[in-house]
Amino acid sequence: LRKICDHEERTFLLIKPDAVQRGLVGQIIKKFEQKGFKLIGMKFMLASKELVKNHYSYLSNEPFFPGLLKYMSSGPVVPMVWEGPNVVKNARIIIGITNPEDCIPGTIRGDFSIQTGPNLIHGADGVEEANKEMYLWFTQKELISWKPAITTWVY
Ligand code: RTP
Repeated sequence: LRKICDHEERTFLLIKPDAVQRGLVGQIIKKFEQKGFKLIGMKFMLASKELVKNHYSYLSNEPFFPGLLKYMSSGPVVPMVWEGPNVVKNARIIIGITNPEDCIPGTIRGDFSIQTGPNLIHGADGVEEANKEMYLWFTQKELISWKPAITTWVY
């Protein structure tokens, strides 16, 4: 059994507009809850093109960038911060790789998507990126550190 640490790893996840449109928000959140990760921050919002531009700045020279901005600002999204051991890497595994055609069943993209563009959810690529991204989408006050009330043997 592992002890609960005060400073557990955190990741930034973003449920994209296609997942909201398709009514998959609950199913996606469930994956991270049932795994045992802890929800630290979440909101429902429209992302401006400016915010999406900042978030995906490393892709600004890609031919699909204008389409990506349009898609990501086309409807509400659900930014979230989750906490737990190796949550950055684990969340990427739960999400599945970028191209859904090569995604194994059981992953979010493997089960629910067939295209590279609208692929339901973003997950930060590393601890540093996660930290940068969470403060692009959230203020410090919007992230809640909390401890389980009774059990100490589940995270
Ligand atoms: P994400 O950042 O959203 O978790 O996705 P990722 O790491 O798996 O993939 P990345 O290469 O960072 O691409 C970011 C998002 O851009 C869109 N995309 N479209 N049309 C295309 O060829 C193409 N390639 C990427 C996807 O929405 C992808 O998730």
